[in-house]
Amino acid sequence: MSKPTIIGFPQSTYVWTARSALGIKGVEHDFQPIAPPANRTPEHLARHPWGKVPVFEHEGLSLYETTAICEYVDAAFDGPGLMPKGAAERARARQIVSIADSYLYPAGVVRYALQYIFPRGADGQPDRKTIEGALPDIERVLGVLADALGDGDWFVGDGPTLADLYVGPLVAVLGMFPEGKALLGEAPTLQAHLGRLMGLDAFRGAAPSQG
Ligand SMILES: N[C@@H](CCC(=O)N[C@@H](CS)C(=O)NCC(=O)O)C(=O)O
Repeated sequence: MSKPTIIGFPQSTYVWTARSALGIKGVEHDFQPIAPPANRTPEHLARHPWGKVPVFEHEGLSLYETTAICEYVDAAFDGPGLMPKGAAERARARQIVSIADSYLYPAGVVRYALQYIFPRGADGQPDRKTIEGALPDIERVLGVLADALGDGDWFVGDGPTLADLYVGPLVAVLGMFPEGKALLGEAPTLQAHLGRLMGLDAFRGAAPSQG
C-alpha cells in the first residue's frame, strides 16, 4: 500500500491525534503542512467544506473529521488496534473521545488557548473575559477526565487507544498557558498521562515541535 498523506497545521491538536494514530499503527505518512489562511482557499475547501484540518488522503480516498480518519486508519492497516475490542471498553473509549471533542476542545482551545495564540482583546492582548469564562468549564472537564483515568496508565485497558490520543494533545496545549498550567497542577494524573504518551515515539514524533 502507498503512504497516506495528512494535510494540516502542525500546531493543531487534531492533526497531532491523527498523525499519532498513524504512528501507533506503524504506518508511515507524508505530512503536508499548511498555515492559515491556506485552509480557506478553494483548493482546501474542496477537501474540507468547513476549511478545517486535518485532511487525510490515501489511494484516491480523501477524508476529513479526525474520528473518521482514525477509524479508517485502524481498519485499513495492520498493527496495534486503536480501539479496545470489548463492547463496554469500546464505548468507554468513544465516550472519552466525545468528551474531548465536545467539551475539552471548545473550552480549552477555542475559548482559552486561542485567546493567547491569536489575541483579540484590547491592545492586542488576550481577551480576559473570554478566558475567565472558559476556566470553570476547563476545570470541570479536567475533573471528569481525571476521574475517568483514575489510577490507570491509560483511559481504557492496558495500552493507548484513541481516547488517550485525543486527550493528550489537548492537555499539552493547556499546559502552554498560565491558567491551564495551574489547573493541570491540580490534575497530576493527567500530567503523568501526558508524560506517558510523550514516552511513545508515535505520539512524541507527531507533536507540533517536531514539525
Ligand atoms: N471536527 C473536526 C475539527 C477539526 C478542527 O477544529 N481543526 C482546527 C484546528 S485544531 C481547525 O482546522 N481550525 C481552523 C478553522 O476553524 O478555521 C475534526 O474532528 O477533525
